[in-house]
Amino acid sequence: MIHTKSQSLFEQAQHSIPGGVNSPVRAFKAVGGNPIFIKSAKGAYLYDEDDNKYIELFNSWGPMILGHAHPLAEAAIIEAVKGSPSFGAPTRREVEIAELIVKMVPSIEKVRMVNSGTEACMSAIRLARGYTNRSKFIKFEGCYHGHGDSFLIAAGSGAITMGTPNSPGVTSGTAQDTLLAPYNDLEAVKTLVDANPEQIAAIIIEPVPGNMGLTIPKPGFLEGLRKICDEEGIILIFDEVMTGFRLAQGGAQELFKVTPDMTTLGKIIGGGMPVGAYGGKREIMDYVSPVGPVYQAGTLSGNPVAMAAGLAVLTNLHENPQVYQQLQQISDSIVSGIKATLQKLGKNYTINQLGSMYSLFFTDQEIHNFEDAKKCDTALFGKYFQGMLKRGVFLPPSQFESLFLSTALTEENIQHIIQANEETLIEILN
Ligand code: KE4
Repeated sequence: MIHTKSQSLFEQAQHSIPGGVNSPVRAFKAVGGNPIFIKSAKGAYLYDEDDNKYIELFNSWGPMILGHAHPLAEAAIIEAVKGSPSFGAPTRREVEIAELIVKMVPSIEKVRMVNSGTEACMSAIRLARGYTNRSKFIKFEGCYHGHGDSFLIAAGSGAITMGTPNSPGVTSGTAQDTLLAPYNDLEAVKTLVDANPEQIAAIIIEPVPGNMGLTIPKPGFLEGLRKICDEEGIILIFDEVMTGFRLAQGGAQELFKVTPDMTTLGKIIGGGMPVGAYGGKREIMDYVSPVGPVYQAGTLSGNPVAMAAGLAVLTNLHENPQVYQQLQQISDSIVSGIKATLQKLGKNYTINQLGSMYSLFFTDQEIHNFEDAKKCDTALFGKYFQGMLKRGVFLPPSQFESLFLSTALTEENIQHIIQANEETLIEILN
């Protein structure tokens, strides 16, 4: 594969964009080489500026659950944009998508649209603090809730990938209100709660983290958080920006039957357009301006094009629940193919899989939290990434990310992925 146009674009980009990218993880720092510049995508395929074709396994970090340029989303976007892309005034589609989200996620009685997952998580924490009149909140090491100051403490995703889980620019005043616990460690949470009586507004968690690589909640962990929050008057926030509408129609909370007080959403609800949302119990959400005192606003929040795209995708998922069985079958086929190769090669690397999300970790240790994930051989992952890329399979460019599958993957694609995986593992392990 040649990447001359991507390389020249990358050189050019660095003169006007920090690092040549608009989001750090895209820069390929964790996997070596220069980033690939994508020209277009359709279904399960990405096409780069040098006209190389890839089967893609991260789908814009989750949104493209139905594959790229899905006709329904495309038609909805084109129709909406013809009426002008933004009014800054309320529209019919915002009501329709809010009612659909309320129908699909029973714990959400009211929902507010914003423009990113970061905004959703920032707003949810502000609302929890305002509603409880408490300042502190608990997050989990390795979980990522966007780049809001108070979250960039032991953050996952690009923050781990770039080696900066604690970012400069976050003041000690901000950081002091962010309490940290290891994921899957209920005792650590209880210790924090006991040490900060009636000071903790919220616990925010990725119920199924993707941002340290896919990590699965241990039996009783999420239920234990629910119990602590009930006993202590703490607001439980599930950050389902990744898992919402992906792991099930009702997200991880449907799968694990644990009901949060608030949920943050993103990715799939925008169908590829910039959308985030936060929602939850009516009495909490009615504490948000203009009906309540907690302020939050956005020029482009709920804009007609993004709402049209999100509505098209969510409606399709709501009307075709068999999509989730289809995604499970695709995921099972790929993962069992990878496991068969690992067994053949005598390697017992860890694979965590749930629905249409999975991560192959380059360690034989089980992965239950951030400390475990940091044991991975990230250099070997980099070689794996490059080996798969040259064989026409585009993975998320970091060990500390989950893969996201789409319904556009065919049996032929699955066989190609399994073959590329086997050839790559043989190549990098010899
Ligand atoms: P955005 O602000 O990037 O839309 O959403 C932040 C966010 C919040 N919560 C969770 C669970 C998330 O996964 C994210 C963002 N996900 C990353 C991928 N791990 C975005 C990719 C990037 O930073 O470029």
